[in-house]
Amino acid sequence: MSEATNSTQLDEVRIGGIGASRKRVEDARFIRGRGSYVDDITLPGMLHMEILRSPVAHARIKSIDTSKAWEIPGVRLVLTGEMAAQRNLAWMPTLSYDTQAVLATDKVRFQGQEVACVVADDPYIAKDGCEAIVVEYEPLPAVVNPRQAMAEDAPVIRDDKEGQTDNLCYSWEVGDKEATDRAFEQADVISRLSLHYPRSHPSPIENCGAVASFDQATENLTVYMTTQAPHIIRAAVALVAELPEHMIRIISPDIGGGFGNKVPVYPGYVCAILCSILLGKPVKWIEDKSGNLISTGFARDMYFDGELALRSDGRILGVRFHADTDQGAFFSDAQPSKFKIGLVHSAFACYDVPTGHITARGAYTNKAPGGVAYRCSFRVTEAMFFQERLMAAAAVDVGLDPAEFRRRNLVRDDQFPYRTPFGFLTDSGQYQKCLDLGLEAIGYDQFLEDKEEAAKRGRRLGIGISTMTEPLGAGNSREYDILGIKMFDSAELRVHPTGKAILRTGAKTQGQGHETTWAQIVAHELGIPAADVLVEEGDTDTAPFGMGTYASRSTPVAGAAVAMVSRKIRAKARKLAAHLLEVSEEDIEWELGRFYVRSAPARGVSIQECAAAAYGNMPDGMEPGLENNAYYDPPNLTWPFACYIVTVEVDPESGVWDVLRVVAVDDCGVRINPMIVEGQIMGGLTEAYAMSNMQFITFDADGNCVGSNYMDYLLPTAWETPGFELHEVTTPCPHHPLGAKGVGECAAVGGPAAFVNAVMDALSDTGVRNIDMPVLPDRVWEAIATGQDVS
Ligand code: PCD
Repeated sequence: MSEATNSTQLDEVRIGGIGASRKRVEDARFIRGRGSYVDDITLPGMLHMEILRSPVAHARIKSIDTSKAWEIPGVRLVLTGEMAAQRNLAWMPTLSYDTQAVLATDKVRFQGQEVACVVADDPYIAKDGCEAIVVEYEPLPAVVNPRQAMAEDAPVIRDDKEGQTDNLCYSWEVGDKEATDRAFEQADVISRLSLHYPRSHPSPIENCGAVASFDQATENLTVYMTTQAPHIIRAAVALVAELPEHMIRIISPDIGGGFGNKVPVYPGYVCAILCSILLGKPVKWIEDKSGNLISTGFARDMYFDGELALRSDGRILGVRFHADTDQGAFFSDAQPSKFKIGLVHSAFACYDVPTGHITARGAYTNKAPGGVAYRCSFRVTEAMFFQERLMAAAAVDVGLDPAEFRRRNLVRDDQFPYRTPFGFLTDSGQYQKCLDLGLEAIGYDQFLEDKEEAAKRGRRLGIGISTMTEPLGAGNSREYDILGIKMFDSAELRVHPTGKAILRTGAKTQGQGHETTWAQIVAHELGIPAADVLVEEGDTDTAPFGMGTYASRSTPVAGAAVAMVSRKIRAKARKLAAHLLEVSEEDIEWELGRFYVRSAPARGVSIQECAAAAYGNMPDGMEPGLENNAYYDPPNLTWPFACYIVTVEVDPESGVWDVLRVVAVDDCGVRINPMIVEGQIMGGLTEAYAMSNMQFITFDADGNCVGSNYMDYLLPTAWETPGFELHEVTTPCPHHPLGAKGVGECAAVGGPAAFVNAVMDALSDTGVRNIDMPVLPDRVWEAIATGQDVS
């Protein structure tokens, strides 16, 4: 490496460029309690809204009597579905081409559904108002899982939909059935597994909320709201409320965690908007924790039955599976239009599988809407969990060590670009290297010996592996759209005369650290110190149009747009440099932060001097200013790879299992901020651990939600969360301008199977193949006692 390159690299870390573990700039306000969340917004004359929710899961509404609520002093408006219907707003379209009740008119279809709302001078009066509303329900039988929903005699939940005679929401299929059937005919061993990925809730610490402000004089609508995708919301509000899009301003201020929960359009937002329009006053709605847990987008809830066709040497010949998914009462989570069941077909993408076939069905049930991409690029979490649980079971069936079984099937480095049996193109990775690094880090062989020794003394140790590649960064616009809007993203960069800058993107950070990392990309591309770049997201009046932040798409798409807009700025700065240095553009060279004359390297100008010239000394005929924007349509998804290995000890007396060690090897390409990436991985592993070990939110036979509070639905604290040992491999993404791949979700996607596989390994002598998550002690105990699977 030349000296010049060396010194440039040193400079880059110093100015906070790519590779610098720069401290998160947003934390300066977050940790001092100076963030500005929706609930911090107060507007003059603002009123407060509360929602009355259905206590039952399925019932016909016989009557709603609001008279007592109107009598309470301080109540300004009591809104029912019937009143909303007069404005054509009792129902709204969803992001997945379904409809959803804003306020129930005919029936309630899940416990917690919005039935009416009250606007009052303060939230307490509004709550009293809700309690004074009398609703008469005629209970109907509740349907609480997809198999029950598909039964012949099941009551039809969506009788509001014309032509809907059953509870089928959609069915979907992909792959080559004939070729797959042939593979199974030729198999030496067929390995089968059925399991349920239970319902879970993203449960951000901050609940959903909005402050809607409709100005009756100007007819402008401003909505401060908790949304991960402000521009999509603006378009949706324009459609739903029939308001002109340019008169709507959506502002998503600081967000206390999104995790996919803040992508859908919820009735509460629409009610707050409608109430503000009706009253001509700002209306604030802040959901409480139970309201969030009971009514907003749930995730997972998918039943899998699948099998692998194997050769006796462990090579996979084919895979097929069926998934039944519980969508709840309304199909309202966002999935790319083309893929009703998200990217479930990314399953097995990291393995060299010649052929496969997937069928899937979505069912309506009397549960809150489900299927939200909770730390999940459109249902890949379910896919990867089933993949890695089936891989673990198959290793046992074919009599191979699970690491060796994976090694024999992982796509090799020389196979890229690799076309998966379900049509994806994976383009880069060093899968074997990651696996080997993980095995070495955990001390695999030694652990196997220790396990055997421990078994002699009645102790149960187990080790679980999970390897996966995940599609992150939708879209490309050819294949990915939501509501017909293509999935690209954008960035706008304005460099001011003094060389300081403001950057805006179409993404929306919820804690991920975009304010820190986007500035690092500008620093890398332009040599402007990251500290000189202000990053702003979330205001549709100022940010360029983008699809928002979820599916770990921001770095792959918006991050790429930041690089591209910086390069446009650099191209113009080069012309300014040529003018300042009085040479032709062709004679100019670039190094970080500086243009210089090729034949006289000492003669140069800084990027800041170019910025000044853009406003004060541009060449004749050049447009003044140093601002630009870029829209980025990625050629492909990015495909990070991860290998997670967990060791556990199970107490046979109680079924309690303790995590001994967790080793994670992540390859997300070039890391913009290594510290933030590590934080993302640790956060994801924590959620994976919680999901596998303790989190339980379920429904009884009547559709009552059990666990819609933090006493029952457990969030792991530092006390129970195990330590994580992180390792890294870097295979740059071949098409991303910086070589980066997404990473935010990886550990939550690949992690759960590693924990469950470890527990199952500790039980390997019992013949038990599966315990459904959460793998609670009583389930483990039961499995050991009976030798049977526990679901
Ligand atoms: N990075 C770097 N490098 C690389 C990658 C990445 O540095 N290579 C970084 C960035 O920049 C940022 C982060 O890291 O900052 C992340 O990224 P990404 O991967 O791109 O992603 P985003 O898009 O940004 O984000 C999203 C994610 C998701 S999806 C989720 S769920 C979660 C995660 O993110 N969420 C959250 N994480 C987190 N964190 C926090 N704090 N918070 C939150 O909320 Mo979904 O679909 O929505 O379900």
